[in-house]
Amino acid sequence: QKDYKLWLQYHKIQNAAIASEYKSNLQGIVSLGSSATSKISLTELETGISDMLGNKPEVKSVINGENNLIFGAQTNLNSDLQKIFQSDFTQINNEGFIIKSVLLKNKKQIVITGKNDVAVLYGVYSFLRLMQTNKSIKSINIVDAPKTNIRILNHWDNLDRTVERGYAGFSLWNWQKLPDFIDQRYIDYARANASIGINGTVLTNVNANALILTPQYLEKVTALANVFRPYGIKVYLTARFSAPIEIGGLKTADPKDTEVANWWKEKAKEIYKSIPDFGGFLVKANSEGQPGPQNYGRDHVDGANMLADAVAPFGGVIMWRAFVYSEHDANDRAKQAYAEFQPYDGKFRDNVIVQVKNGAIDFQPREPFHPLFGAMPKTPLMMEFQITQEYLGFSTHLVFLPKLFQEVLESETYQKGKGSTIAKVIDGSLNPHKLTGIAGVSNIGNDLNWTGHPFAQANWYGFGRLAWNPYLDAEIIADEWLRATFSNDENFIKPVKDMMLTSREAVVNYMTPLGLHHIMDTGHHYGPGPWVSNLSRPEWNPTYYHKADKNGIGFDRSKTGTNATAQYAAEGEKIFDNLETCPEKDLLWFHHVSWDYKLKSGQTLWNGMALKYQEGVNQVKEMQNTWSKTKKYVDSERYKEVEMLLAIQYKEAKWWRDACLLYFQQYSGKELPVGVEKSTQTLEYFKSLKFPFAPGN
Ligand code: BDP
Repeated sequence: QKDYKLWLQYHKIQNAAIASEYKSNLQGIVSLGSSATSKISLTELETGISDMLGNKPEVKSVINGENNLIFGAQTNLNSDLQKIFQSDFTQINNEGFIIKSVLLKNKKQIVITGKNDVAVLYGVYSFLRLMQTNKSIKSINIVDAPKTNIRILNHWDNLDRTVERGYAGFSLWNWQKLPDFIDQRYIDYARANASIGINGTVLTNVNANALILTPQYLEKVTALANVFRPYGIKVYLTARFSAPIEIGGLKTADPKDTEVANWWKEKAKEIYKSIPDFGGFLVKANSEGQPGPQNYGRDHVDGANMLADAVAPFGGVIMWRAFVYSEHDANDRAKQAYAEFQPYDGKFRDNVIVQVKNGAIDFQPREPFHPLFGAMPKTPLMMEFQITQEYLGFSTHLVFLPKLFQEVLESETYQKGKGSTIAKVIDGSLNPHKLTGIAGVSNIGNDLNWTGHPFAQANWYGFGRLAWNPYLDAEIIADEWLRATFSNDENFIKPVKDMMLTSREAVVNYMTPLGLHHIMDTGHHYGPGPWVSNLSRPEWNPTYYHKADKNGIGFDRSKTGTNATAQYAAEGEKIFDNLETCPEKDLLWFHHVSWDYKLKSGQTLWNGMALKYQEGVNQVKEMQNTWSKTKKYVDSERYKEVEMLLAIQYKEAKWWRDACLLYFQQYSGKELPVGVEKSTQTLEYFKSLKFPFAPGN
């Protein structure tokens, strides 16, 4: 099965000139280390190179001759090599690597090194990527290091192996067979993650189950940690705040209670005894019914710091989520996380990092950036992206998410004047922090191809690459991924890359153009449901978000409305607040405007919106068209799968267009403009659709 191999296909190199350059530069491989991690590096190089070149380079135990590929950690280098790399080593952190053509005793060699074996492994994958993308290695000189230190997947995996918002099968973690049965998949998972620089994994759902902290489960977690360790991946768990009651037999989980604090200290000690490099805890507290410090009249700082003290002696961290919105204040959900967390700036322990979703609501196809970024200069904040496509068509729609991630990372917060981008908040360059990080809610399950949609693999890949370097361009990521996954043929790369790069805008257009948001059908979030208005909490209803009426549409978050714009730095606030300067892509996020409002194109809002929906549909049609020409570059299985999926996406883009336009038309009272196709169904038909089979019901 081809797509099981992800981006590690190591296709035979077709370009003869490149292949012969590689062959002449890679006559032997020399490993300077003997750790489990070095062995992984060696195997990876042997497989990668022999698959790509068709013959195995000689593996040597000592450096002899020339044109060898030598790899090893700094301490294992001989004194000549130590000298050569002396100044490069000062430029990299513990996880950085160097790949360089050098002259050693007058003989040409390529060396991959770093401060430890895991850093070298990253260098090895980077080297293999160069080959997979057919780059020259003749005179290679790369010094690279990750810009964030926690690059982590968040699995929303439940202990019964269902995955919350997971669309690629069941959880990989087979708790029943662990710890004694090690599924090969755990190893393949670790390898794939290491190849893109991911160094942590939270195994369990943020809606946590305390049982994971019992000895029976910890034994299983330990087995996974042992598998992941040589790949540089640390294991983390979610901590259910009420665990001291549920599994500890205590009467309370009050963070100020000494018995409670001691219980967590003992628990931490117990975990670190079997997992000495355990990463720490991710916590969702007092959010959507999860227990937390507020149940005891305490606050997030009390809760986070109590847990932080428990793991601090062992070097653990607490990732405390800022995804909160109280049911007692539904005035504007978008304001709540900021209102609650910003005043805590500087109050958390050093080993706490606050995890903030990219936008203030919830992983929409497009959201303006979360106002907390840059607004808590004394607190490390980590980014939470969602790789799984909860609001973006599950694993049925092809949407290349690095475009979305990049847009967020490049967003200008203005917190320290122009140039204060989110990437700089995240990597600690705006305000220096010891802890930095990016989390991605995983899209991985036990489907044969890991992610459901073959192109969803690119979102896992792209997440890892951006976590390593938040300044990377989505186009480079798409390019690398396509070459490593499918083919280096330019006739394939060019159109398919364009297809990937437009796919994100397409989904925005056919679901939520011009700043619309959260109009998905409720519960499962699949398909349109702008009419839904009967849920118990006002802010769970789509009508709360679009506020369509006879006069117009959109959520007024400007000064005349909820004043959410005031949560941004002055310069950003001004831009969003003013109808003239507010980017049109965010228009209805920040403003309620009339159906006749004139867009920059000169169109009325109604016409412009209808045309956007149509444009989204047209873009998917174009994606189908592009794909139909790729048959000769892609194996028939993946070709067929993507073809079927795009056909569904096209059908559903039309469904979105028709359902939304019919619904909003009730308010606008206007005809569809020329160029927008009319629905063949009624609004009642769309409202009647039910999805008992959609995960998340
Ligand atoms: C929402 C999901 C819900 C998650 C929640 C969270 O609908 O399943 O539990 O976010 O992030 O997007 O905690």
